[in-house]
Amino acid sequence: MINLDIARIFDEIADILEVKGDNPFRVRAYRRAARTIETLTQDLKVIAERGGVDELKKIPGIGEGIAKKIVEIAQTGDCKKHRELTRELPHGLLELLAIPRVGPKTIAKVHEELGISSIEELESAAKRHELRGIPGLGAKVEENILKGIEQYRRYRGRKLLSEALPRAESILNELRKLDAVDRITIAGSLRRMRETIGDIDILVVSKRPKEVMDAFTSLEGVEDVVAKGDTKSSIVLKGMDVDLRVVDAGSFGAAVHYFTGSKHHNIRIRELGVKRGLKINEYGVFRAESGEKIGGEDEEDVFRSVGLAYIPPELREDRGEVEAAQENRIPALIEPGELRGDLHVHTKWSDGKNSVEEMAMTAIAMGYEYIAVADHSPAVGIAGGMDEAKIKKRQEEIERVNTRYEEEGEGKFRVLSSVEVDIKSDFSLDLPDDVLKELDVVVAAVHSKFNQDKETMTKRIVAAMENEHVDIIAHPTGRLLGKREPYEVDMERLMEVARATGTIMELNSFPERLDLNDIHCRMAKEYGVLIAISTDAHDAMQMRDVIRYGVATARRGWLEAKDVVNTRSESEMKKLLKS
Ligand code: DGT
Ligand code: CA
Ligand code: CA
Repeated sequence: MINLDIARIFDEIADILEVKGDNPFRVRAYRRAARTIETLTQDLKVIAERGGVDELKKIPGIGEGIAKKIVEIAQTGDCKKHRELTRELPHGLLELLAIPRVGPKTIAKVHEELGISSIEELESAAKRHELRGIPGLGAKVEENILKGIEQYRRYRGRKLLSEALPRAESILNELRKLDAVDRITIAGSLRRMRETIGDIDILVVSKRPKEVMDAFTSLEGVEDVVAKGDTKSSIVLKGMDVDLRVVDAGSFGAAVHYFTGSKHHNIRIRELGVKRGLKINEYGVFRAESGEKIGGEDEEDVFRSVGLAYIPPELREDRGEVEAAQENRIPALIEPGELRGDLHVHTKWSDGKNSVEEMAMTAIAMGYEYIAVADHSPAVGIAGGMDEAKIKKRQEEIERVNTRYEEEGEGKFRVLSSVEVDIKSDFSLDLPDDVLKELDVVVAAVHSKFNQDKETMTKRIVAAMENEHVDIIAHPTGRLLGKREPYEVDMERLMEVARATGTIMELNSFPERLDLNDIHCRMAKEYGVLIAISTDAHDAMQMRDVIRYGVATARRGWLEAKDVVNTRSESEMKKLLKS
């Protein structure tokens, strides 16, 4: 059980209590606890085991009742209150809570006033404009609800990569402990590092499959055993579907290839096999006529049998990787260790949780040589944006930290001054040029009026790129996976202008952003536009934890170290900035 699971339970409790019209203070207490837990740097389970309720209560925002629940969850993996509430609420209402853009208050209202308790009912009431009759709800809410339902249906059952990957890794860690497990790997979309994951696929080589299946179906957090057999079992673990297959050692490579997919990639490989008189399936590579097995133990066997260079899983989408492998043009994809800095992090100077120095310390521990602290500009009011005076004060702190690193000889580490300047809807930037020109790096981004039409939004971002001080456009499409669609923008045009002006495009590593996405990254590479893989971290743990999702997306976008600006040393990187 990790902190995020506990936060999720408290959020769900808050949601359900709110739908039920419970005491708002209690609702708020659960939400505050969830927010605190999300950004906690220590493992709650460890604290609970060491100091119990008393030590947990020392954490700000965690009172007696919630501390007791944390202990309960740490000990049993479950929370009785949560279970009861989930059981009490009609199933349809629980599902309504999963719709983006629809909050528990709205659900409580429509349930009370119109008796709505399912997505279908909500959809037809919104379409018939029956919701706008309810006090506090209007045409806008109806529109939002319909959009939310559409999004919900599109993403239904899919989880963010950041939810699936740690979960899969902890399953693998558990199962590796078994003597009965000879080999084990992740397959499917998760091995290809797609941004959302339908289900987790795991492959195991074992001579004692029953032991493996017993362990798998009784893992901590299993909510349902959907199927249990000798070669395949399926479970639901903390809301995620997980498949595990046991295969023979001699078929492992073929199975890994087959179950890694994608389906379209597999079809291409099989076709190449047919042309060479081969039959390729999850059991191995066979001569079609004689049925003789000629490979299958290792994944390389499959590629070799059809005359291809090895194709990394992230490229297996039938987007030209087969042709590239035929011509030996598979790129040397960027590796996490090649990054030398992060060009977009926040600190306490705007809405971040850590100080400049705390961010720097973590960056040094990560092996970085620089970070750019890019706190918000004033227009992003909720985020505690910085005006000119505040930027000056922050600068003193940055210089203090840098001077100390120089004196103490902490290697070559440097904190770079930056701002995430808002690109306003009237095309202007939220800070004047004479402020921007003093900064080491200027990051610009859209934070409001996402509904401008495509032409206007394109002009708006182009205007920022044309500013001689703007080095990087952050999260260029503004999407939030499962929550907010990307705004409409002419990406070809943005790439043209980026190239012409020497503006860098960000790949924001936040798992719900991954913006630019894989396809846009590849487009940037084709246009000769450089990418900055940044985190947009609001605390030091995030900086450390989310970068791998950015790197994964860059790999899916065919990027190599040379395509990424923050693989350069500080001085080489600076040469690639504008001025
Ligand atoms: P997901 O789970 O929706 O995120 O996506 P995948 O790619 O993990 O899909 P999944 O779990 O249904 O199947 C895992 C892999 O197994 C898939 O990527 C390719 C392979 N596979 C599944 N069904 C078929 C099929 O009918 N034909 C072929 N060629 N491969 C398949
Ligand atoms: Ca899958
Ligand atoms: Ca599957």
